[in-house]
Amino acid sequence: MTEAVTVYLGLGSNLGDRQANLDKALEFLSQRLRMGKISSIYDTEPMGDSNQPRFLNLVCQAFTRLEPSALLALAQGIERKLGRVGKSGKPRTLDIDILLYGDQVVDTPELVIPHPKMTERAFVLIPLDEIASDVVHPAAGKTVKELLQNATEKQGVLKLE
Ligand code: PH2
Ligand code: MG
Ligand code: MG
Repeated sequence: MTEAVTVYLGLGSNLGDRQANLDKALEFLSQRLRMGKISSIYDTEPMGDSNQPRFLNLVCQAFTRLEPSALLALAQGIERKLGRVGKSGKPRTLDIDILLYGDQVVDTPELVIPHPKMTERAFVLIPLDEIASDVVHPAAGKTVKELLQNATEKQGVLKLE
């Protein structure tokens, strides 16, 4: 049997009880993946369409033998269980993004890994730096710490106590 791969997932919610949505998502994920480190939760300024409620975001590490496409299906199933209706760019109860899948690069019509926008998103890089600062982004060839140092817009990401 092949070895489990270390993956990093980004979770976000900006509709309903945001904290409860993230908690439930982690619980569903833990039923199918071996969970590792989980970052703090951050209250974040919406990026992209700024005319929507603020998000709660976190990043978690997990270990899995699921292929990327099966991991995506799992993530989408959990989004649906949490009653996701909103499409990307609109408020939603839960968004789960696959940020990193080991050191693999995936580029298919359904799925791109590393997540194409992660290098410019402080709401991803700040929590990721908390739990995976020395992990190398396989396409950029830089560590998370370096990506965060290079990121320009780091405001609007507030750690919850
Ligand atoms: N997700 C988006 C677009 N903008 N902004 C924040 N702060 N957090 C998110 O999770 C987020 C976003 C698309 O998935
Ligand atoms: Mg997203
Ligand atoms: Mg998504």
